[in-house]
Amino acid sequence: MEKKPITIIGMPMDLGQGRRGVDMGPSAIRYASAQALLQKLGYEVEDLGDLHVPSPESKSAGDPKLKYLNEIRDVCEKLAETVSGVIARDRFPLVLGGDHSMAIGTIAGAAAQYENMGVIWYDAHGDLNTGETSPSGNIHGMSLAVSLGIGHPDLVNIGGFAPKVRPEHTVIIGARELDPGERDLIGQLGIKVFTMHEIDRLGMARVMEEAIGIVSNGTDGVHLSLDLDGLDPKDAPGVGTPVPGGVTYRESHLAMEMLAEAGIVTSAEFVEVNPILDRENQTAKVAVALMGSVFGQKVL
Ligand code: HAR
Ligand code: MN
Ligand code: MN
Ligand code: MN
Repeated sequence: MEKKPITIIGMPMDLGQGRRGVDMGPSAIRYASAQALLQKLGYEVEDLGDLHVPSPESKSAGDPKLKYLNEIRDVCEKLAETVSGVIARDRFPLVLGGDHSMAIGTIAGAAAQYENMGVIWYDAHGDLNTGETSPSGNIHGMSLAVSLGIGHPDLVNIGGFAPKVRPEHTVIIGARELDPGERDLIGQLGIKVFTMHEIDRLGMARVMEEAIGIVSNGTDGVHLSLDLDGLDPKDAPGVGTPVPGGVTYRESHLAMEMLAEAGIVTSAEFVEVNPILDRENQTAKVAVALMGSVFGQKVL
């Protein structure tokens, strides 16, 4: 596989959810030696540092159905420009988070460069709420819907075009907690969801074969959006919204290895790492280990 040079972008985003600490995710992932590992695997790596995200204490949340809408829109616009610019320079954007609302920006930036992009949403949640269906008003629970063109126009139109991705090019892997409005939307749009039931029943190898088939069919790029809460809280405890019964460390490695073998991933983000809720940086270390597998690390 071609070793495209990698550009790391830190997104200390914590406006999309209610628990402080996830803004420190990018530092924790860097501290777990992400750059050194990628260099060891033979990649040229640059790190652009963190984009500026205002702290929630300095702002008012505004509409309780869409908390910090204006701030999230502004930082996601900036992230989209940055990601798009990185791809235009023929580099691979690797974005470190930060809460999952940042995916609105990452995906907008990548979709500006790829005509028909596939998305792998690795997550305990669907992130398919809107301001109307969300039980929390937290925008990190809306970012996939927004990328599909559904939600508040200020978010949907980031980057000046919508939608960013199509439901037939989207798969969710690891889901085990969906709100009623999210279930409705999945049915309406026909998004393929591999819940924990399918992972248990078919095994991760078969799930990934099918998922890779879907996201690479008729697409020219694939974005991996990996929410660490997709993993079981035993393996990734440092997340704001842990849900028991998740994907294991081993299954997750297999999934990432199969993506590397398929050679389809053109951008990635690792999100929801919250060092304050973590134990000795375990979750950031898991994120970096999985990054290694996505970028082709093998035992032998
Ligand atoms: N579905 C819930 C909501 O919309 C919880 C969202 C959860 N958190 C995430 N996203 N980490 O994957 O508020
Ligand atoms: Mn998520
Ligand atoms: Mn496009
Ligand atoms: Mn999640």
